[in-house]
Amino acid sequence: MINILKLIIIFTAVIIFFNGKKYDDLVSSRISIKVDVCLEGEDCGKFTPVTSSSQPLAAQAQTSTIQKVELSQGPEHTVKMLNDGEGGQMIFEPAVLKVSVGDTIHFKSVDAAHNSASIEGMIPEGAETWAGQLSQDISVVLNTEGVYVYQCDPHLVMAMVGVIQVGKASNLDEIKQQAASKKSSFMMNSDRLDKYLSQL
Ligand SMILES: [Cu+2]
Repeated sequence: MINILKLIIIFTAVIIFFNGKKYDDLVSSRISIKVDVCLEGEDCGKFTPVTSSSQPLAAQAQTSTIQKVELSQGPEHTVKMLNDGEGGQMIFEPAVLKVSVGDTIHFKSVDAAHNSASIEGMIPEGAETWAGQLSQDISVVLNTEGVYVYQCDPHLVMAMVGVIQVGKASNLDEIKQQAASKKSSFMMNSDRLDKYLSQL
């Protein structure tokens, strides 16, 4: 009888120990990476599987932080081609632009081995395409209204893409449809294009 009691005590102690370890690991991983997911009112330090009730809160927090892009003033705008930018690695900066019909965009090869090329099927109907060489500055005049999506050819797998809205975003629905299949080319940063388009 006493032996059974001992066994139960040891068994319980082991369970408490391992649960505690799991708890510590979870807390530290949350603290180091996903601080923003821990919302006020939620139990942040306890191991709870993601439930349907906590998802709308997280989604809400995400949509509320999306900043809509404002119209850039002036007829000329510069987009830098960078290895490292505020928004991540291998990136156009600014990656999302809103300009007026007839404006000029200067793509600057700040870092080497990037280019800017319009993506087939992701520019307004009848708009002129462009394709810069690697490490080359290129300027384009955007005379057709709508949304343009362009890419850096060697870094497409890292989602090095950019979005320019010229005048009204009249073709945004088509662009979003195309984006769904374009995303299959991304091996990294797969949510970038969606994020950019949501800023329009
Ligand atoms: Cu690039």
